[in-house]
Formats: sequence, C-alpha cells, structure tokens
Amino acid sequence: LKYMLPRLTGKGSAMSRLAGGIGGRGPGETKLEVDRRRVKERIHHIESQLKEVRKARAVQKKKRLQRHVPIVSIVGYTNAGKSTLLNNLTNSDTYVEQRMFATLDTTTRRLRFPKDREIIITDTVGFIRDLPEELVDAFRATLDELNDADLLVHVVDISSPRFEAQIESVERILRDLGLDEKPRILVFNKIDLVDEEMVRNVLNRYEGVAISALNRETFYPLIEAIERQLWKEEPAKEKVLI
Ligand SMILES: Nc1nc2c(ncn2[C@@H]2O[C@H](COP(=O)(O)OP(=O)(O)OP(=O)(O)O)[C@@H](O)[C@H]2O)c(=O)[nH]1
Ligand SMILES: [Mg+2]
Repeated sequence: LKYMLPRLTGKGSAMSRLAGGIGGRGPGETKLEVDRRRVKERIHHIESQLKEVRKARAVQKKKRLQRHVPIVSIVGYTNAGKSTLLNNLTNSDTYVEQRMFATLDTTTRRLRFPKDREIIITDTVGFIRDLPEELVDAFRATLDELNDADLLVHVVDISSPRFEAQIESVERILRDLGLDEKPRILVFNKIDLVDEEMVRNVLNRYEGVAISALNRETFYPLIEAIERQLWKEEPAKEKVLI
C-alpha cells in the first residue's frame, strides 16, 4: 500500500471499489483525494495491527526469558571427567587436566535440546573424601550454587578401582550439603577404559547410564535421561509457562 500511494494519480477507481464505499466523499474532496485518504486509513490500520503483533512477540519473548530454564549441575569425584563431559556436551573448552581439582571454579554453558528446549549446565569443583579442614569452607562456597540446580548429573569414573567408595563419598557430601533430595542421574564415565562385561555388571547393580566423555556417540542415553528427568511431566511444565 505504501508503494501504491504515490502512484495514485488518477486511476483510483479500483482502489475506491476495494475500500467498499465506506466513508464517502468529504466536502470538497475529489475522487482522487478520497482514494488517497482511504489508502492512508488502510495503511494506518495495518500499521497498528503490526504494532500489536510486535507487542505480542515481545511479550512472548519476555515470557520465554521468565520461564525457568532448567539448571543441570555436573557433580562427582575429582578427576571423574566432569569438565570433559561439559566440554563435549556443549562444544566448549573448559580446562581439563589429569590432576586433582583441575576445576576450581564453576563453568556454565547453555545446551539446546529439540523442541526449543534448553538447559543451563554447570561444571563444579571435584568432590573428594576427607577434604583438608582449611579447604572445606571454600569448597562449600563454590558448591553453594548447587542449591539452584534442578537436576544433578553425578559423574563416576568407572575405571577407578575405588569408584564405589567414590560414589559413597560424593553421596555423603551431597547429604552434608543438604542436596540429597535433588533429582540425580548417575553417569558411569570412561567406559572406553573397561570391558563391556564390567559396564553391564555395574549397570545391573546401579541405576544409571554409561558413557565415555571423550566420545559423543555414547551420549545418547545420558541426553535421554536428562530429557526424561526434566520434561517427563508435560502438564506441570505448561503450568510453569503461565
Ligand atoms: N579414557 C578416558 N579418559 C577420560 C574420559 N573422560 C575424562 N577423561 C580424562 O580424565 C581426566 C580428568 O578429566 P576432567 O574432565 O578434568 O575431570 P574433572 O572431573 O573435571 O576433574 P576435577 O575438575 O579435578 O574435579 C582427563 O585427563 C580427561 O581427559 C573418558 O571417558 N575416557
Ligand atoms: Mg573439572
């Protein structure tokens, strides 16, 4: 219409038919002037509708932002492969090293799922049994934000001869932090270092999934478990949306 308006220089009958004869000619208006006025009115109408659409979009976006994006925190014994997992899940580059407490701070990344779903995923400092007294407070402070987590992904190094004791230590620390009520997924990592039989045995004894953080092709059961935990209750999620 904006394109047509300057071109309405005489042959305005088509436009006046379109306008449907509402309004009529004002005093002293020529037919051309009437056509122009109607087109202007129409443009104004469309523009105000577009404004409505834009407003609605902005409201939707705000709602999307307000909607709670689930927070998933990776926890586990030191050296279990937490940072490696975060990196390979999210294509990022968090510091990974074969040493105790490679990670001293938390790292946060966004991870997108199908159906426009996304989560915030955080890496944490490694848990350890019998933490030196001086470190306990600092350790607790960094783990404070675990309180915000909707789901804990507990990563276990299945190749460690002490992995069962390590699971216990992590569970105990979670209890001490008052986090034992949080939903949790147990993830046996480093399956590339042990034989399949061992993995099968462990999965028979524990409810969990098995992956190698070095190999994305093994991530599917974990992704699926996260989706199930976070979004299994569709109605509840809709309620949150409103
Ligand atoms: N073979 C193998 N090595 C792994 C796997 N996942 C992690 N690693 C190695 O394990 C070591 C520790 O990995 P990190 O990701 O730093 O472990 P972390 O749990 O973040 O350790 P902290 O930050 O110290 O608690 C690194 O040398 C990784 O390359 C895996 O699936 N297979
Ligand atoms: Mg780490």
